[in-house]
Amino acid sequence: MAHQNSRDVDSFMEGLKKRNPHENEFHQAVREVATSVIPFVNENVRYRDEQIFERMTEPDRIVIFRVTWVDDEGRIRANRAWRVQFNNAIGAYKGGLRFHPSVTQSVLKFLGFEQTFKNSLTGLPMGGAKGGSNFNPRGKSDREVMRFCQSLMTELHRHIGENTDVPAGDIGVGAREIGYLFGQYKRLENEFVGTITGKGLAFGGSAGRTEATGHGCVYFGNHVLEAAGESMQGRTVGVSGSGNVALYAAQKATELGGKVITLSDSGGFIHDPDGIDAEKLAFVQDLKEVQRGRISAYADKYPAATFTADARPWAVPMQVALPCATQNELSLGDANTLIGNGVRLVCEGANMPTELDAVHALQSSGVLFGPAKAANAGGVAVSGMEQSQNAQRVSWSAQEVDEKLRGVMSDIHSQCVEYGGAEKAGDPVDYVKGANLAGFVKVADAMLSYGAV
Ligand code: NDP
Ligand code: 2IT
Repeated sequence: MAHQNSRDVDSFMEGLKKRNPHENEFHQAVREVATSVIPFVNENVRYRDEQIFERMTEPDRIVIFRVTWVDDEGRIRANRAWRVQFNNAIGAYKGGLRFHPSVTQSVLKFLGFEQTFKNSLTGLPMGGAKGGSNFNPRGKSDREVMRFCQSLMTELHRHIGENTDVPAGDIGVGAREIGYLFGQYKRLENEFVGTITGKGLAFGGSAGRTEATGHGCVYFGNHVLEAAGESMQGRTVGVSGSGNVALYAAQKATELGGKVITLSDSGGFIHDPDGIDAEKLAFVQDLKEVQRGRISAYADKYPAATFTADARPWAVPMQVALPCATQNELSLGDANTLIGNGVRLVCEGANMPTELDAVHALQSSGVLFGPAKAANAGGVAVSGMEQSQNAQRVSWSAQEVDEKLRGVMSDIHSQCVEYGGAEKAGDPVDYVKGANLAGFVKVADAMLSYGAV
């Protein structure tokens, strides 16, 4: 049976690659899910007979468009943008927008595919989508970013809506960009509705949305540790990235008694053996969000810290690793180094930061592993709460949102245990399988109900 399953995965992937050539990130994300879902579908043949997984790996639609804008020198510039509306079986499309030069259709398809499962895990009625552009906000003035956002929304607005598709932020799309995007949306539609989440608190944003992904990731990681009889207390924690997810993951890990010793950006990483406490985090937040500077400046400010250029933090000995920057930032070699240094937990704040062979190496060495679609679902969960508050025209307090977020992360942990739990006593929980199957079943059951659509 195991052989048949692995042959079925290989032949499924062969077909997928033929239909989607050169989309390596998309292939990688689908293979990870197929490895869990195909054996399950072979045992639950109603899904197989109705071609559910085949349909779930084909986006509902992709909109591709040109974004033309004028830079500060008065020159005309053009970028490409996409919205991948992947699956709306269980709710309106929902997912972030990414602005980064590495954005391609393959990257956005992997993210939209993952988002479908992640949103299902939250228990909220949200379908999966992702969008973005190869526009690079780095080095652009506020005015240039504004003109780009306005031009992008001038096209995007006709494809989205509070009951159709609700974008939010992701890499390169933070508070500033969301303000420009929502401002233009509102102007074009002449309507004030919650079609974008991650909005500022002054205009319909939810308390706790900024913090939600990072905090949720650490809540989830702490559940994984506790289920194994351990905790975050007293652990050394390595974080990669220094953006929205990384900074709030670092904040919550510190609050739960961990000692955060690394942060990074695309220029390299800093290592602070004294720990990056709340005051130092406030410095980094100002550095990255207000000054729009580089993480190397941390080592100038705090002489006990070192900066290593063009490297990731995984060679620093750490007990908990939280990759929170981008996809494929933790390789097999990095995993083996972490294992050699005694890491106990790797919990993904970013989407697909760990390469597939690295995930296998960690799991087979007994390292606890929290996969992205479960671990970073707190962000989109609070986005869903923002939609509810907007629809009801109410605002919940930060405390209320945090309680709900804790509830969602605890529930996702339980679903992972239910679907990825030990087959025999003593086996560890397989959180990858658990998250994939729990996310799959709800979407698949909805699709079964709809018939051939
Ligand atoms: P930000 O733009 O706020 O921060 C991104 C961070 O990652 C920066 O430190 C950036 O460094 C670094 N980074 C980005 N690309 C690369 C790269 N190619 N190589 C090395 N470092 C890189 O993004 P977020 O914190 O919002 O997102 C981080 C991750 O979390 C992404 O994978 C995103 O999809 C995921 N995520 C985000 C959610 C959210 O609510 N924002 C929700 C769930 C997941 P630099 O400044 O040098 O580019
Ligand atoms: O990857 C993600 O889950 C996000 N970037 C957040 C999406 C959202 O709609 O809040």
